[in-house]
Amino acid sequence: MNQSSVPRDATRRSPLRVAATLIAASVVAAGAAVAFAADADAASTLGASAAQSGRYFGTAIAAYKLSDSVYTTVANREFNMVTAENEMKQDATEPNQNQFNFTSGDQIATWATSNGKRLRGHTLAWYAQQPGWMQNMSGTALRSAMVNHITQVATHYKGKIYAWDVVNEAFADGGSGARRDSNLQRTGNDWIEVAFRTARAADPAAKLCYNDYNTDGQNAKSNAVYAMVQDFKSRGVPIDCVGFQSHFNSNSPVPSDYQANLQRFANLGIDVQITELDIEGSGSAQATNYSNVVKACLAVSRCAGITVWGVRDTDSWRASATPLLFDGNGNIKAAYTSTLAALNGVPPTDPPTSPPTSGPTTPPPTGGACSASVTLNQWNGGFTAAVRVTAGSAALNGWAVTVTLPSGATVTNTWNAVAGGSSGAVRFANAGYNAGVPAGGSTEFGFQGTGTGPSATPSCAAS
Ligand code: 9MR
Repeated sequence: MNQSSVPRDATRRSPLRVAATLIAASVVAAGAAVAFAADADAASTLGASAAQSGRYFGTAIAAYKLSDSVYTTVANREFNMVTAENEMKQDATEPNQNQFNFTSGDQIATWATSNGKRLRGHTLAWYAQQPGWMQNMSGTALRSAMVNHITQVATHYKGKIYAWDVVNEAFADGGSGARRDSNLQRTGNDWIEVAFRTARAADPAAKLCYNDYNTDGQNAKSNAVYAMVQDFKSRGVPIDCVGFQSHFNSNSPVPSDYQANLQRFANLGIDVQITELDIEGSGSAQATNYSNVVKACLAVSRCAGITVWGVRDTDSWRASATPLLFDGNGNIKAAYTSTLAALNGVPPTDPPTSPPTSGPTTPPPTGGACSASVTLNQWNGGFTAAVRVTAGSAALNGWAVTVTLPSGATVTNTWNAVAGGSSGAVRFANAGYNAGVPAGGSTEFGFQGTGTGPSATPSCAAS
């Protein structure tokens, strides 16, 4: 594990900053618009600054670029979430039917976990980038092949994936609000829910997302996705998040109702994620667009994080449009500076939480100030642990959870809490922004480690 990759100030918070945050939070709670002064304790990387409010800042990574040291230096320094740009797609992972190839997907997964980053999986079922054998299939044979593909791939990456784009781009463009025609769609309208149920069965701890483009503002396409999510929630089809790709250019600018659209989806009881952000342009116009996107996410408490679709302009799928945050030499652009400022300028909000709609449940507190429960993702040599802190019959104004790690285990990265150590009995204290938990309410923090994760129930105390 590369300790230097862990955002050095992701959880550090000066008393001044806590005080400023509390004042700012109460002003926001009162509904006033406020401008925030530059923060002397601002975090200095995208990942660390996003982590201040429990969010992530990620990038798409291409496996073949991991030998480029400029690329890996920038990616490792700035980002704490990774999406495989092409390496976990259907054509890459199942080139021949029932013969799976995880070589380049694993390269990215290993790079991410060994550098303390979380991983978004992209994507299990899509009309495009299908291997030839799948393109030629239809009907029940294709449906079975899809289920097998999802099961095999999600099982292979089980425990390593924060969120899967289970289904990608299943709705048509334009005003019809219809499903996109494809061989998958022609297997029956229920293919999307079958895909989600299959993914949940294979990896119950991963958040399951629907991901699309041109759904960033309210329009016929996003309305259709919204109706699908509403329907899934009402029928218990497992869905935890919607990804908004956010590929913007002059023909497809950042919509004026971007934040409102994110919020209406969040109000359905799911997380929203900005999954493939890139914005064509340069200079201050591009910088302003980027900061507006960041501000929209920060204003929506269930906007879990932002991923840009590549590191440098030259890494972009549309390089000539210079749509990213670093130039071809890895130098920061004005868009980087405005993005970082936006991430640092807004006070932390409660971190988004979206427990899987099936899987481990939180036991009700049995007296005492609080209780804590752990959901563990263990893989060979490492783990992530999500810890839910639940208040008892009185509200908490601060809390501390002590987790006992087996010998040999080491905490390498923590989010939404401050770790007091890295091995043995580790005390995790609340961050500045999640100290308060209402009576009977809960909040979540997490940590990543090497070795074997904790098995005993942690203790929780008010502080
Ligand atoms: O960035 C990806 C590019 O390298 C591939 O050639 C392309 C092939 O379809 O896919 C690109 O990524 C797409 C993503 O998987 C889904 N949303 C649109 C992205 C840009 O085309």
